[in-house]
Amino acid sequence: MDFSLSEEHEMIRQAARDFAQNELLPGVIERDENQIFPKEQIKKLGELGFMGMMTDPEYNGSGMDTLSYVIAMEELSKVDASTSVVVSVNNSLVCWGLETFGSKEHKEKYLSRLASGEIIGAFCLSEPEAGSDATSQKTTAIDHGDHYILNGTKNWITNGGTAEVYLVIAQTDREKGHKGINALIVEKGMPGFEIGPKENKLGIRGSDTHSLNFNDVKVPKENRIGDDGFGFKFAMKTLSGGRIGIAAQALGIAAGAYELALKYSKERKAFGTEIANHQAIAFKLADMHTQIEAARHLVYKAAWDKDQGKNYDLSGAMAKLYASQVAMETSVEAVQIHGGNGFVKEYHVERLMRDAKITQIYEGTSEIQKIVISRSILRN
Ligand code: COS
Repeated sequence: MDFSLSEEHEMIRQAARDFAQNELLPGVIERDENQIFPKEQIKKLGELGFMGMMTDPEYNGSGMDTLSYVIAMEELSKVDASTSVVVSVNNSLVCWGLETFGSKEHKEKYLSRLASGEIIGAFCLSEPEAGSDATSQKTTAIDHGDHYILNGTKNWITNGGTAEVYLVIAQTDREKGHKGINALIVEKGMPGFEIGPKENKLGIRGSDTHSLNFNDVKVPKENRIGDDGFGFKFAMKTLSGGRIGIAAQALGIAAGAYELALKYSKERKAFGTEIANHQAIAFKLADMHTQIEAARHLVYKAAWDKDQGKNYDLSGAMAKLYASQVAMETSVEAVQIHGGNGFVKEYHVERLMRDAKITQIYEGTSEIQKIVISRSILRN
């Protein structure tokens, strides 16, 4: 067993850390407050190879492993989770999904542009009445020979307004249940495809979340991913990897909040000494540090499983469940350690606390992760 990271992994960590400090930190409060999408930052991340990290260089990707991706996600998320969710969706849901299950034409036409960051993508599964209960898709894709006619509404779609390419899950044959679901590639601008208003969110406010409406959208059959009826499996397999990315985001939020709290506690004085010298604070830091290290091990192990070609449904679900819980608890404690300052935007921890909450909800709530975990352990 070897817990050390390679020189290459350390270099990726340093590059992502530098980017976060130099490019994400300036303006992060303003983007959060005014819900400004990090357009310039995403463009630069694309130029540096962060938008298609695991994609084959043949399709403009960086050809890196999943561990590299989670290390980058961790570092970016320490500073700006609104930007890191854009990176996560594009990398592990859109690029990975297309590279693994798309046709050669899909890869040439869409993946090359997505992996380079020239355009970004969105993954559209959730609906007003189908978030956790993902097999209950109301959006329909009716087969008309050489094309599908798409109708319905998708909700809470990350990159909803900024994406150019949307992977849309829809029901083709209701009688076949989840085996009658398809995944279609929809392009922005297709007639009948409308982007709804932007959501005004508690956290990750710089990211761009919308509902989407499809009114008789004609989607060519060649835009279907995989065989007829593969759409639900496509969504599940892709989300399994996506969850590792969100687990890494949660880890980064936790670590970012902890680092700020540690620094603050060595500077701020009360009762004649730095507050870190009070056991009430020191013990909080000890708990945070321990929980973050445990979360890191789970996240890296899930990434390692994926890189080794092992099944990562269970390890990814455990990583997301635990890391998101640690993100929430740690960021609340970081605010507490900051006292009154913790409630003020300039100190960053209140934003991290608000951003942490979504990691327990999107790409499968904590309750869904417990379904995945319990089914897995009971099956074996
Ligand atoms: N990989 C491949 N196939 C999977 C899978 C996975 N990780 N998870 C489930 N499947 C398959 C099952 O094998 C089953 O196929 P078969 O009938 O051929 O065996 C099919 O999918 C349906 O699975 P199941 O019967 O377990 O479906 P349930 O309705 O009980 O729901 C959960 C399964 C709850 C795990 C699923 O609906 C889920 O993950 N929901 C959350 C979705 C989500 O993350 N939403 C957030 C939106 S994205 S921001």
